[in-house]
Amino acid sequence: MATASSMVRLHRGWTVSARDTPVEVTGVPASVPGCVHTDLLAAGLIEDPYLDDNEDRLAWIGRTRWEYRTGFEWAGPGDDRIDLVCAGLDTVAVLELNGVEIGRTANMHRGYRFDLRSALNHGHNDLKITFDSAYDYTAAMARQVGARPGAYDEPYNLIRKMACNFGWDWGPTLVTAGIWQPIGLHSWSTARLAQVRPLVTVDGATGRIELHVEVERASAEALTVTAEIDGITVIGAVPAGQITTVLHVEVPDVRRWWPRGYGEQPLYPLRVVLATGGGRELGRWERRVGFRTVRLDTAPDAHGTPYTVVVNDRPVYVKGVNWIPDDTFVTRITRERLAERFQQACAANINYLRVWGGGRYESEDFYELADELGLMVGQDFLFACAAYPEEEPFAAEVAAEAREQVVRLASHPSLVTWTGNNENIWGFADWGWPERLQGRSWGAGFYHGLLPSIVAELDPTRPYWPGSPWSGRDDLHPNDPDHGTTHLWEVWNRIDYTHYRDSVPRFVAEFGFQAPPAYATLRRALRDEPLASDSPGMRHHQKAIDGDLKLRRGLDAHLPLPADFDDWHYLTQLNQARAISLALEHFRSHTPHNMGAIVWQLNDCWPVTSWAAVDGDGRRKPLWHALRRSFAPHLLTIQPRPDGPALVAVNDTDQVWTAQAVVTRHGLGGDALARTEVALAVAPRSAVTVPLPADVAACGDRTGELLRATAGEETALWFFAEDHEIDYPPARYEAKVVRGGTAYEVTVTAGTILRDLVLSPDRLDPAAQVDQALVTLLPGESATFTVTGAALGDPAALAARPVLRCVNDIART
Ligand code: BMA
Repeated sequence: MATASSMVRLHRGWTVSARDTPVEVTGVPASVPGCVHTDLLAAGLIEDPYLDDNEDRLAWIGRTRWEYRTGFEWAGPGDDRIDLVCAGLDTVAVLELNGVEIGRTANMHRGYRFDLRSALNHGHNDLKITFDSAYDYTAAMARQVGARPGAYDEPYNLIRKMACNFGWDWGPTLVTAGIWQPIGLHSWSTARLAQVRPLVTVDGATGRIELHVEVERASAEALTVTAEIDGITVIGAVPAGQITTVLHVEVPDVRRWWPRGYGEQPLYPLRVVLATGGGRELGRWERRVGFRTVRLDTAPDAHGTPYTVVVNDRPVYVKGVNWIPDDTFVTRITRERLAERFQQACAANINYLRVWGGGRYESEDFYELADELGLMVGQDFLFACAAYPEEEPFAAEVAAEAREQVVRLASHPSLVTWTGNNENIWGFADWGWPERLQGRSWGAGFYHGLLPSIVAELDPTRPYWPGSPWSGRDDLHPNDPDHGTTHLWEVWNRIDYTHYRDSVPRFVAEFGFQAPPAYATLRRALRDEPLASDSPGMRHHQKAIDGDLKLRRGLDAHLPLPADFDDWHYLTQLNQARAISLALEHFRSHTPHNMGAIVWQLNDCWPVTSWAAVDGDGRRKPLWHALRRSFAPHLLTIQPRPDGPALVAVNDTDQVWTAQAVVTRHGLGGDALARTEVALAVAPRSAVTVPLPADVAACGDRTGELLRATAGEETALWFFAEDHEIDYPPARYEAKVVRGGTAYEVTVTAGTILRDLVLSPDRLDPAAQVDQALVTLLPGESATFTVTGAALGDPAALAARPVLRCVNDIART
């Protein structure tokens, strides 16, 4: 008589070995889940790949064949089936049990299950998984299907493996191998739940779940499937010999799931149980679901083609960030780390994460946290910045991977769209690929055929968009800002950030500007002495083409010249924040014509100079503070309009925003030269533009005056000239540092104007954080910075250079 099913994890006793490697690797203890780099690091066999230029000496790891082994005892209950279940293998693997091949894999983005019966011993068993070098595999694929062009000189498009593992313009080339997801033995009889696919929608107050269940059978007997949610039970039959059933569950009076800022995120536990006709349980599946609808409004209008995310029939302004894997070694990314990153996102008023196509289909932890927090997620299918072959084995792998992932993520209300790829349709249009492809496939069939058909078949509750960017029609340029989604990279690559104002895109899915990471992050990662913008470690941790020149070009257009590294570090971080704020406030001032902006990028995967707001050690850059302001529910901003600077108030809440706005033209000394007051009444989810009277808007001395607007808690500033043109007085201020419990309060009272104060307490204690940044004060005004997490010998250092900086303490040349 068969027993109930059981799952035993096989995470213990693993070792890793290789032949002909620069260091001997024989029987080294291995972590599972894990990867070879972190195993070698833990064994002290390699230096930390993230420090200095160690990466350069570790390329051999990705070019080596790795053998993972473990042993286990099997006292075997007499079940019908015993399977090896691998949730993820990285990537090209041969699996052997007791010397017998039980399977092969070549796709990191799939899970696998192998029937072990033909090879399993009662008693001791040897399990071996050999991972081929990813490069050997891609070389073979290049011979088989032909190489394809891409943005980087690495073969990430010839293997179904996380693309950025091969290096990116923010990431190191550290090509991993290993058992990257849980692995275990599943013994079962009669039948098991092979797939549960809940399609969750809501109609009025009635929640609806169309529950598709598929079983795998070891015997033909009749089965039942029971679904339970919110006190409601629905039972369905899987008649003898059949393997699928569909249950329709109606849940009355449900509370809807909303994106954050629009309402709450009620989640309902849904349990699905498979049993025999006699009621013996064979398996169960549990998730929390949320009731909501989602669609994209892309109906052409007088201006082009909008791209508006509509949740529960309400258009939602997307305040987004792009998400990359939070660590090159993804198995180190814990739920706690994701939770911290998501808290940082939420605290910056972000409501949307775009999971970029060069990374991974994100984890259960990721989606569960997003469900709880009301963070909307757009998930790219995993194709990025390259032409991809559609020949076998890729067509079959892509189909299998897409089917698996669409089903896996179907229960999550946070997932609002699937997107076909990152920049590949654009690449084909603009980056000279057709000449190099000479008629070979490049992925179009995936983005326009295979993937949309899989989403439509398996999850018709979610919209699909062929690419990021994509304009909605083949006869339009895929990156047309008037149509669909757009990526803005001319700024950063070629032109100044004020050019963000040249157009009003309907929806910006990427735009960004670089800056170095926090000082403490650099100090941890680099031994450069002294640190300089071009010292060896800094150069190694800058992966973008001409990155330093582009940073410098950005500075030259706006800010005084840095005299030393500390100036450069402060100014480049400030410039990054300014660039992105300028863009975001421009876009938001044009809502609802523009319905979303997704900043490139929230996070980093190692310590690096990049576009990120939160650096590779999890420290917030000044950009993070800028995002919090520019994404705030109430945004007050001064925008250049044809008739001069105008006040714009953007209200991204459900209540009318009423406030008395005051706009004052000041001299740099703080004196008020002209002033106007306006009663603001901004309707929910809208923007109001208020032209300013000429006597306020027109300055007498463009380098000696500024506009400041206030409305309630909100402030906006407008300078008529660039900082490098303005003759700021040398910074003068009084600072008081008071210790209160575990925090320090640093109160700065301005003697002169102080432009964009930034306090960087990590320079004194790597654990320290500050609550605000980018504060501009007029003479006589004060601001209090709260520093937490610091243990300081000399608290007065919090109020002096290089910890406390402003633009007008840069030595003038
Ligand atoms: C876009 C992204 C990424 C890249 C970023 C910065 O191309 O999709 O591939 O890292 O710009 O260059």
